[in-house]
Amino acid sequence: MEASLTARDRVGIQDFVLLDAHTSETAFLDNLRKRFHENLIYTYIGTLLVSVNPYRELDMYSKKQMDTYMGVNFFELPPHIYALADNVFRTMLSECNNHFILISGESGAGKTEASKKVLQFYAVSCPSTKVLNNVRDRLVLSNPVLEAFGNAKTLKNDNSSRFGKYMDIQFDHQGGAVGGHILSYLLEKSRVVHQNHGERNFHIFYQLVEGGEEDLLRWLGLERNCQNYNYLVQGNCTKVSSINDKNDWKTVRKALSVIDFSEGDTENLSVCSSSVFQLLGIPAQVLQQGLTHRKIEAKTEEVIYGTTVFSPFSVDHAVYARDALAKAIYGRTFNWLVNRINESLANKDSSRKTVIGLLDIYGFEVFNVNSFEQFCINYCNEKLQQLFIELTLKSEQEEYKLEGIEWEPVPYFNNKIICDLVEAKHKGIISLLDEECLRPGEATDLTFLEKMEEKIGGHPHFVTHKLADQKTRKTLERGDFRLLHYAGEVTYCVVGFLDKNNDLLYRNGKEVMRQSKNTIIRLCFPSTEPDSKRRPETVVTQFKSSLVGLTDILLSKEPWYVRCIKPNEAKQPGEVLIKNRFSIPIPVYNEIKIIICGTLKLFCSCRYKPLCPDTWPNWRGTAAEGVRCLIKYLGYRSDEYKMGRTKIFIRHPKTLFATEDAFQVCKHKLATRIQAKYKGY
Ligand code: AD9
Ligand code: MG
Repeated sequence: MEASLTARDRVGIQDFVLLDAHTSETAFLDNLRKRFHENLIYTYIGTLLVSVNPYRELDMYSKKQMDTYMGVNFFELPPHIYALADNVFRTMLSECNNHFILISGESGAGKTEASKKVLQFYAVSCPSTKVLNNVRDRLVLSNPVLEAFGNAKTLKNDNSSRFGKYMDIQFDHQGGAVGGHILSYLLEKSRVVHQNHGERNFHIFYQLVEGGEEDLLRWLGLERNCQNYNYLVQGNCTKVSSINDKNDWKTVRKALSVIDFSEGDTENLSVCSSSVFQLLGIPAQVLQQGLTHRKIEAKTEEVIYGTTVFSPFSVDHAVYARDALAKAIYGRTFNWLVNRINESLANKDSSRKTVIGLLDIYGFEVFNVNSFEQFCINYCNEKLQQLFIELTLKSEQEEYKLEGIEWEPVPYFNNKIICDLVEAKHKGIISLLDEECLRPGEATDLTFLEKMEEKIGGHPHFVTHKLADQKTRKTLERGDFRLLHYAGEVTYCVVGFLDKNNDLLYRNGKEVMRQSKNTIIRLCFPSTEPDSKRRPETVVTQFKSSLVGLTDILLSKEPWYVRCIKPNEAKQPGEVLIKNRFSIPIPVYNEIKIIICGTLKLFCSCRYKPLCPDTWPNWRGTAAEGVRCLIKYLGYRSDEYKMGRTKIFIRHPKTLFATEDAFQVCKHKLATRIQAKYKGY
């Protein structure tokens, strides 16, 4: 029986649109499984690349492989991230426009790895000169630095991105990578002071303690033992088998020197990283006072230091102030780091450049207990799913409509309803949360929950304790609310939402930081920063605005997609329990999807007209008639193409390749004939 299996049965189909039953989700998943068992982790849906995380090193990312994919037609070779990278690059060069690659998928699905593969491909395939190589090295080496400071081990992923990253790679008109720019989105600062069981703080802390040079540690006053530091042991997991902190420190050190960090910078940065246990170059008494007292205006029964009035914190309050300061120092240092990297990547030359943007954000995540951080991360994923729908499915279906092509409108879940639930003005969850944050002293996490129950309790994607039984028949603790996300249900614990959204830092803490001898800390807490009485924007509102900004950036560019899929929850190779939980809306790719092979005019009147005696040398009728005549002559079957008003849609890339091959042969013959004709002249 085994022996009679065809290759297609065994290894599946490399482009899902070529699968006969390709509107079925089961067929899609079966196909992915078959391919995965053969270590074929990449599959296309048209030009969208699906990637299944192999959780093992595969021999498919060598320089030789890169060479193989360079300059080759997208569909000619087996699917690969390099094929996509190459196709984007060549399209950018030929059309002189800007592009972006949206890499999405749940936490641990392989987004960050995919984005690194794309960058590495450009680093190798782009033209090289001494100057360009310098830029290339900086682009590539910005990764280990940002990962050290922005990634951490979670239960889902040993190297989980805890910030969103959008990176523009700038190219000159010959395709040389000449610069770059990074935008970062909402770092999960709370991790600095708290980690759940089985999770770690940001990698950099462990790298520094494990790998830091003796002199450096002595200078910083650190001991080589993570167990001694309260902030590093909350998850009871300082060592991770897949991570070598000592070596990673060396990599980060080297990378920092390539991206223009002086020894002094690196030392200052080390101080910031260890600052959660250090004096930050601030007189001990000042720091102690800053962490234990609040500076206030009124003179009542407060303790008085000199002429200034201070009120002592309770122990809980002091712990809170300390944690707030630690988070602020780390968050601001991270932003400083991104800015410094951007300075190092900046291209000063003002000549015209085109860009390829790489978007790698934190993936959708569901833990046993989900908090404000997961709410923000999952909201971000909803927004990107919405963008994906807007850009692909809707526009594709609209294009068929516009072209007058008959097609079955395929239903797909449009998650706009969830985006609205979260971000609608006045009635969305963000607005309700901000409203509660404006009522200090009165509002609590529970009043926020009650407000949601009152205002959005009837929403089909929102469930609370009160309503749980009716909507999902699953019980819910008092204090929880559940959102039915596009990618699945997530139950959020409301505790801490107000606090985290307010992200308050006592004024006194800031003032104390300004006295630091450390230049980075002083830059991060500038004296020009207004200590205004006006409330700063809340965390979630800032995040929402930054996502609007990101959407605008993306909408101005041509989109490409990589959808990463996690094969199992155990982070193990070989096991395949692929579920399409994460909504690649497959069904929409209905029977005529499709390479859009360009306009009818281009197809017949220009490129392929020499292939048919009736259209050669000139076709005098309409473009549509010309195309009909041409494809009849070429023998296209009726299920292989669809004619639109202005475009022809071809289902199998192979059909187009055959036509293109025939054209190349014909062109060659014509050229030979012309040469022969003019030989005597
Ligand atoms: V998160 O949303 O940041 O938590 P990602 O970024 O989607 O997540 P990541 O790229 O970090 O996941 O991949 C997780 C792990 O899977 C990596 O550390 C690798 O060990 C493994 N992985 C992912 N892609 C590949 C691959 N193409 N080849 C080999 C891979 N291993
Ligand atoms: Mg990642």
